[in-house]
Amino acid sequence: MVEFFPGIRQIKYEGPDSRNPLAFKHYNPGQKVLGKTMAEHLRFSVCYWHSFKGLGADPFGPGTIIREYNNSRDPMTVAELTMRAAFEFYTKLGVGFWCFHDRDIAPEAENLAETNRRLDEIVALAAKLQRDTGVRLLWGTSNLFSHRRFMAGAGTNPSPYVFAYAASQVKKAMEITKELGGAGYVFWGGREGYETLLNTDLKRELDNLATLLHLAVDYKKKIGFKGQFYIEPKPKEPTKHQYDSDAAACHAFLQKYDLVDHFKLNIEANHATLAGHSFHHELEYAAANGLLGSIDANRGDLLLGWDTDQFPTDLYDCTLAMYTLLRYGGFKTGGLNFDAKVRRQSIDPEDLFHAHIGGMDAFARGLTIAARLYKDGVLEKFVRNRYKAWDTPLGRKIASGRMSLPQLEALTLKQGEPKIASGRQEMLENILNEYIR
Ligand code: XLS
Ligand code: NI
Ligand code: NI
Repeated sequence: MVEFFPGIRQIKYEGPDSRNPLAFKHYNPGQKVLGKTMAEHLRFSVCYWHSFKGLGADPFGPGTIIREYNNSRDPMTVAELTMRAAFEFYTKLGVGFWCFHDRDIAPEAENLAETNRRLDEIVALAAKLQRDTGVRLLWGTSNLFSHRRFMAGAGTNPSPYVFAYAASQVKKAMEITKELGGAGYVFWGGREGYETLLNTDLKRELDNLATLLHLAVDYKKKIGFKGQFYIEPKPKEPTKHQYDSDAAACHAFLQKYDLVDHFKLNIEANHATLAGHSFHHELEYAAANGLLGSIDANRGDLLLGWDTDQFPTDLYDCTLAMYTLLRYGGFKTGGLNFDAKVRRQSIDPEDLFHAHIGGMDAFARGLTIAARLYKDGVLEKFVRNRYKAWDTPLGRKIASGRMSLPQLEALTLKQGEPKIASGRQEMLENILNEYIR
């Protein structure tokens, strides 16, 4: 059988003293952390689009990366070879999961029927490779943003025929995700937003988007797909304003349209920063509202204003992400999907390995640091103590709304100026720094 990554053997854990760039220094899949293995906590996934279909193109030039599996002129041969290369990569890297869009794995044909036939052919191969390797599908999704028909949106399109096309794609993508045993299905609102309000009926677009999601919920029940639905927030790009702009906006949308019980959120690090939040904030908001489902693990560049989709390397970000995750009980159906791409100059197949090894090691360190923080409970103790007056009888009475404004005024007149306490931010930052090593 052809090898697409010759010369690269199974990536192994060699420990922090290893100098081998093609080995894990921190990610030791079987190592137990707080009762679960690292692999169980982290549930790493490789994304198909950036890692196997992205070839380094940017707005100023076409791709720079040449891959052997792309050489054939026949698009279905390319699709097949790419799938084989992908599973060789997952296996050599030692990840448990992968993710895809319908159009990543099989190219569109002349019409929907033929496109779906192509999908079936490739899905049969993917199913076989999953069985052979034990690699599982974290989630599937539908690309409702690349084709020109979706230039004005999919579920939010002014044309009901485009809506119908999008719905057909969602239907098929959900079916194949089910067939491949996917643990989830993502809705990222690619072009669900607007460029100018001068041509946009915002209210109608939101109503229609909700209708599409309701239809998906109905169909999910109908076919017995057990995976978790996720919405992936992003504030801009491709459109100037995206409706699913951040976790709080998604939460409001899901509540308004009575969808909140059917969806969780897939939080992406760089989307959080584009929204003017930290990754930690978005995760904490989602978790606090019972909506934390999965994570697209990447990072942006604070000096650039777009979705650079770099591999995560920031230990603070990884630690705080894992800290939130641990406090809220960890992943159920979700995982850490590397929605990230190698840089345009990283043209060798080997670079794909370096990129993922770095991301996996960074999160493994984040996990062990967060586990120590969590076990020692220093930050939690501080926070608990800071709010402890709310747990007194008076605090409880106020919190439950059983004291009226006049009663609170009477209390204040009696008490006088309240005592205030330091937030101790610098001390807490120093404590965190002591843990990060
Ligand atoms: C784009 C999104 C996309 C989703 C899947 O910015 O991150 O890759 O994860 O459609
Ligand atoms: Ni993403
Ligand atoms: Ni993204």
